[in-house]
Amino acid sequence: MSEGFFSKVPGRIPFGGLGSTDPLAFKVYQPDRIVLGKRMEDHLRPGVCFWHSFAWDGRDMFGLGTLDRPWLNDALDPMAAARQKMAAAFEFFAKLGTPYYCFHDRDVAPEGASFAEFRSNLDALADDALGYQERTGVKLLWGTANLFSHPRYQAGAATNPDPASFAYAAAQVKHMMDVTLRLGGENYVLWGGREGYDTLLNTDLKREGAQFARFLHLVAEHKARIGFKGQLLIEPKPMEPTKHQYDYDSATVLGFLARNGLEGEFRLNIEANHATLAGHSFHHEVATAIASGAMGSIDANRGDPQNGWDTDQFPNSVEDLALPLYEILRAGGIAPGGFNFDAKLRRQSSDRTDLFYAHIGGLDTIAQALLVAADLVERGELAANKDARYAGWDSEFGKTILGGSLSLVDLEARVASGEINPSPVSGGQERLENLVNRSIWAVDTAPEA
Ligand code: XLS
Ligand code: NI
Ligand code: NI
Repeated sequence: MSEGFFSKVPGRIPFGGLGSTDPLAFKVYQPDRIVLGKRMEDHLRPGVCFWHSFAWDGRDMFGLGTLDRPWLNDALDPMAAARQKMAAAFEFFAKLGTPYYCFHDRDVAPEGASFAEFRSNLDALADDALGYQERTGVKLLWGTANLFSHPRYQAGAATNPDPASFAYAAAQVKHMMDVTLRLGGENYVLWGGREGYDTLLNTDLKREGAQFARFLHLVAEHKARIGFKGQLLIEPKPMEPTKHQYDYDSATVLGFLARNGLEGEFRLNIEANHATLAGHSFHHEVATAIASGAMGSIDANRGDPQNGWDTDQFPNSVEDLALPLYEILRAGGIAPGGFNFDAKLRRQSSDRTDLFYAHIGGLDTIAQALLVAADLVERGELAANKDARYAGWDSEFGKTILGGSLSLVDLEARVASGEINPSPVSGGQERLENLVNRSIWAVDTAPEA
């Protein structure tokens, strides 16, 4: 197992526990550990992404690639390079031991000279992927199409002023949905990277909204046509690469879906760094999706509080992840979604082994956050506090208001009679924050006997 691209990692990453000094061992993540009656791996359904981890060499707008990625070599034949990339990726997945992966069509397949050539490249690599999936047992969490890198999408894909770009995007998505189905993918993601605008001087918001809605209807129709049973997911992000992206945040996407008769067809793929970029917390975005019955899956990463862009760093804060996980546990879990690392290394983390450290740390952090979340669920104090806070709405009076049988006139009469007079109750925020911190500090990371 040590041969290949990651020969410095001798084999499957073991569980070492907190006492281990081996940087290539998990400290907390233990797939088989039972948490609230379910295996840790089944709670988290973690996955690795192709995009940043295998298809990016570390280049940024200031400089060349820094990452040691021999399969990203322009001197190689594009299909031979693509096959090396896939070999490296599956070697990595198998050594890390995560059950899922995900990719954009262009992450694995060379563009070629035409759409037909791209499609046949993708088909050939999907055949290879199927073979690797069978041999390693690694499964596809989601597939997606890259509708943002090529110049044909510079003014958007579905929201492009040119219908030819819309059609090209439709062709790409249609084919990638077919590939996702063939590979047993459990979800299909749409992230509208260029669906937005840079200036309103050249942008017709009404037309672009109508185009986008049409596109999403076509996607939902194709799902039904091919019998894809997975979830369709939209990934909100407020900006970058466009100045303003239409799928700004969870609430914006949910409103758009409802206005366009698409409710129930799509759920949300929430990314932590996109939440903070929108001025929200990750917790807020997850809770908003759950409140609308639209929680789909998670792209796990984090931003940097010192700058305002999508740095997509690997998660390393238990505090940031514990409450989103708490909401997910209370809502019955993340399946058929999962937690995948749409995260990238820092440009100076140039060794191939750094990719292991990043994923090990991310998995340990999410695992620890799961333990904290489970502790909060088991103690039940947060839930009991919330129930008590809203108990008035379960009373006869509250139910009558919500039931719709009282008008403003009725309510005025009851308030004016002196029968109703609110008495303010403390929100107890600090007391509740202390409960969360207590679980963060107290949770037992020791493995189950
Ligand atoms: C970019 C997005 C992208 C999506 C998939 O910011 O996070 O990685 O997850 O297209
Ligand atoms: Ni991102
Ligand atoms: Ni993402």
